[in-house]
Amino acid sequence: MQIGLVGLPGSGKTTLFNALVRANAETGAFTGKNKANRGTIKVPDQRVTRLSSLFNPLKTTFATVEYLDIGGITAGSGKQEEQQGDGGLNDLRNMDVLVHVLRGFPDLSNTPVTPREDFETVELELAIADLEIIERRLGRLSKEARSTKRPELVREWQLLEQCKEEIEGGGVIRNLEFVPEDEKRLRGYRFLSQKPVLLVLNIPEDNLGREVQDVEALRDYTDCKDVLVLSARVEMEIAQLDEEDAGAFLEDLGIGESALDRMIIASYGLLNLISFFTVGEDEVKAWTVTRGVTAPKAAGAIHSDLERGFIRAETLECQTLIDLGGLQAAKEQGALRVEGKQYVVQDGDVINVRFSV
Ligand SMILES: Nc1nc2c(ncn2[C@@H]2O[C@H](COP(=O)(O)OP(=O)(O)OP(=O)(O)O)[C@@H](O)[C@H]2O)c(=O)[nH]1
Ligand SMILES: [Mg+2]
Repeated sequence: MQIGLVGLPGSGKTTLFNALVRANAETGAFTGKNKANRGTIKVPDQRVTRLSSLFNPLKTTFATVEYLDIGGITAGSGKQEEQQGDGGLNDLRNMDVLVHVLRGFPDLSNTPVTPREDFETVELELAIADLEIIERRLGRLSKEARSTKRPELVREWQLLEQCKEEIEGGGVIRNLEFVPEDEKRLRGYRFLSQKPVLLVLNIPEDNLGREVQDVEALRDYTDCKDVLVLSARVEMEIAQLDEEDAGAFLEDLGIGESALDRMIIASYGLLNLISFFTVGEDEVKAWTVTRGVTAPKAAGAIHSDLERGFIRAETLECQTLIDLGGLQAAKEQGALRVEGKQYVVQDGDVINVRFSV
């Protein structure tokens, strides 16, 4: 999974990035321009750790998340020529989720805290970046669609017109709903204003553990269900501690989990993702798939041969496997189920795919 951090200059993106990937990138408003920061982390998952102690495999592979921290977005960032280059908006196109960081702390020049307005500014630039792409494509597409009348082109033309209208009316593409075939037609454009957004309100450290009144209003106003409240600066400090000290520190501050954990859980939720596991003496590995996929599709995440030649899946819940102490015991107790092509994979399943190609 790839997650991109967006926000105004000085909202705390790089500070949060440092906390998330335990990095030490330079912070300070406007330092992010022309320089993107990238970092990959393992998705902490107790289930993988426990399965690994059970099987003692040669290799243990956690799911990973890649974070991208670009420059602050300001009026004009969405323009075609501004999108290019390191730290520009174009870097965001491959992201699965955007984490939108909003400044909730008083900055050095005491600029008032205005998360709603800041949200609007950034959303507008993301939409403008999309509009630039739409307009360039529409020029040629409308001619081609008119002259050839090919239904595929005509449909694409209509869809782009619909997106354009939404943006020109002050909206974002995320507001539009498409049937799956149309969704597919637009996928290649990787529109920024269509990506799921997780809001982070970066509050002053003194306010941690207290109720933040603006959150509900912000949630309503932005139409983003997921709002995480944290202090990026404190998170960065926590990330520099070892695990034991970090736990005690979190408790003192009245924060349950670190930002890293909360962000990953929220991102998985936003994208409707679940994990399943493969186990053995060679490797214990976590796989990430969309909720609702069938066993053959999940097998395809491992290797396309496994989907093509799928026969059946032997499966059980990972906690059952851990409780019973191993696959042999699970088999003897009749806990290992055999599932066919229609089986919908559940979060936490341990799966062994039988296939033939
Ligand atoms: N008090 C306080 N200051 C913070 C917090 N988070 C960030 N800052 C400060 O705000 C300034 C900007 O933080 P950065 O993380 O560099 O901001 P940014 O969003 O990456 O900025 P650009 O890269 O320019 O877009 C730095 O001086 C940070 O120390 C916070 O939670 N509390
Ligand atoms: Mg930065």
